[in-house]
Amino acid sequence: MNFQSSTQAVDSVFIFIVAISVALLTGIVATMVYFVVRYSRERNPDPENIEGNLLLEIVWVVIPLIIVLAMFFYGWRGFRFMRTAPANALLVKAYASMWRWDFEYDNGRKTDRLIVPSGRPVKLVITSRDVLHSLFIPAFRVKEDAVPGMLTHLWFLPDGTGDYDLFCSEYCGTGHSEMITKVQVMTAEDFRKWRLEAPHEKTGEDVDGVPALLRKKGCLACHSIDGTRKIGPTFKGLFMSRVIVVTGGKEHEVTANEQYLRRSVMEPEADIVKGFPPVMPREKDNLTEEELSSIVGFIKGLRE
Ligand SMILES: [Cu+2]
Repeated sequence: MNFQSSTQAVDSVFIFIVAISVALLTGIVATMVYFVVRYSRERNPDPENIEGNLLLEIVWVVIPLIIVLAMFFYGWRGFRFMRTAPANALLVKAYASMWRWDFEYDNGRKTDRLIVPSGRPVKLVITSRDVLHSLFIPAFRVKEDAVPGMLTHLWFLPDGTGDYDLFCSEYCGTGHSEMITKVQVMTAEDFRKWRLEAPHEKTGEDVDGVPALLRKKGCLACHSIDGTRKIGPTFKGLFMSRVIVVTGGKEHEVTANEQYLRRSVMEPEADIVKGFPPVMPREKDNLTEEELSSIVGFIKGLRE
């Protein structure tokens, strides 16, 4: 049997193993129940010593051996299929970092969700910018570790259009559960248009008045804009509020003015807001002056 997709490769082996397990479970339980009745003390008051049976022993060695070898062979074929991406696969680079995913296309376009055409194999070349992560797309049955300083890969065949979950499946710190995005499968025609649309777009589209920059830089994984407490303090009502921070082990109160906001983004380790873990990455080398101003401007606008 030849596989068409990773979904099929994984599911067929899974069903094969489950079917064998169910058959064995049923057979063993039925035999057990039969033995309990057939060899009960009432029917056999005197225990007797049963000598070995060569034929029986050969049977119970050979049959399981064939079964496990079949499982191995089937699984190995699926594995080989899934490790070898077709030559016509669309190549996309995937970067993991605490705590977001970035994707980069051959034309330089970058996105925070994986956008792919339906019906064409997609090969992801994966790496991490900091710690170990793992890229998991349950709908396509593919998962691969993201390792700093190393390139790993996987491929899958998206069929049908729609959105599918893509998330990190290797615990990577406080924001691990926020490290989730989507695979958006478009028709081949829509994908072609999307690719041509804005090859060097920097920030994507704003959604509900939230600048795309905040999504792209991963701010929203840890900071809410509606007052909800996440890994970091919320942006809502933050500007000009009184904040208790810990600086060099000492607590003190500051006003969250523009200077404070700018410093907190660029050098977050300088003042840690009381009650929050010191986990924010320094954005000093990741943000331009223009980007910083736009983020601080947005936070200012959320003043209560
Ligand atoms: Cu992760």
